[in-house]
Amino acid sequence: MFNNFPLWPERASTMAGNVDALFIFLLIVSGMMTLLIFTAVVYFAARYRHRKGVPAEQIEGSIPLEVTWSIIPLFVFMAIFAWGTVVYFKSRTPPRDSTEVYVVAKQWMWKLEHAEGQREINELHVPVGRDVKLIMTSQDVIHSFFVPAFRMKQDVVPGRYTIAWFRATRPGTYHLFCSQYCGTQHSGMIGNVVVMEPAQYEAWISGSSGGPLSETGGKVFSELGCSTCHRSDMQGRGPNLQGVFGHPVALEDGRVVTADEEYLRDCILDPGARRVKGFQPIMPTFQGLVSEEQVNALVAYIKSLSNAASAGAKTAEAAPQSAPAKARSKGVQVE
Ligand code: HEC
Ligand SMILES: [Cu+2]
Repeated sequence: MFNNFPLWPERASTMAGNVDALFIFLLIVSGMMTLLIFTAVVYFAARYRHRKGVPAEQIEGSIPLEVTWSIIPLFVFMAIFAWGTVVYFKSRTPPRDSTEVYVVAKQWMWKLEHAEGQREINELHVPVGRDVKLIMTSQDVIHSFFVPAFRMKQDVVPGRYTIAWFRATRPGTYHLFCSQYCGTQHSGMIGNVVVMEPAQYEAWISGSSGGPLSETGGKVFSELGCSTCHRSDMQGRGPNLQGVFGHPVALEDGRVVTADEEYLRDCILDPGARRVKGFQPIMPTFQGLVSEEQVNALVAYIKSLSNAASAGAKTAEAAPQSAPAKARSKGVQVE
């Protein structure tokens, strides 16, 4: 009977158990409180009801009682807070070396682009047991990427990237929904996440035709003339982009920011907002000149420059300054 009436959607990701445990705990606490209050209301109503000839008695407050019912809930709420925080940060922090998929939402479909170059619509193929990071944006209004079986939901917002991740634990096909009302066909903005065995997935992904997304990005990079200013030989008017991803960047206004996907995206679409220290503000904005897909490709390309560099250095993190980082700071001093 319980199989035909599931209280929870299937659990098919590493986060599912964490989220459910917390949710069940909240249900139990709420249930216990409801029971306690209802029982007390009924009992007291009967016990202290008005009776003829018995005068009402005034009851004064009780300090120990009030302290008890303040302190106990305090600990319960702090426990919920701490627990929730742990689950939240876990679900918000994509592990390193995740497989990457770029998501572009539009009315009313999901466009998915694997770093390996595969493109899909309303269907996402992923391997079981591997971390998958989603780098998402919208072409029009706010959508939300929701996979109940993974207990994963993240708004997809125009004009910026939002990041989500999951690790599927069971092969199968799972529902993908848009969970933000986004117009008349909103309810039709659905799809499937297909979780495959690794070997099956390898076969599927190697059937890719277009070549890796970073390669596409490399082409866009020279077509749009980015390569005339951003050169790896330090002779360009813009900074060398090798090794920029994942590293701190000193800005003209004194801030130091980490170059993540969002940063790269902003540099392309709104360079005026963050000028890199030591360079002339000559980079034009590419807002309106590039599609979301092209921005994704460019970002994937600039990231690949860093991956290649750090893969060569291997200990890029342990070393105080990796080779590309040194090269970059030299470039800055030239100015
Ligand atoms: C006219 C020369 C020029 C062109 C063309 C140009 N840029 Fe730039 N870019 C710059 C300069 C100068 C800076 C540093 C000052 C700034 O941040 O505006 C920069 C900064 C950047 C940064 C931040 C780099 C860092 O070290 O943090 C990125 C990323 C970037 N550009 C990407 C691109 C991409 C992608 C294109 C092509 C779509 C492009 N640029 C086209 C000149 C250019
Ligand atoms: Cu939508």
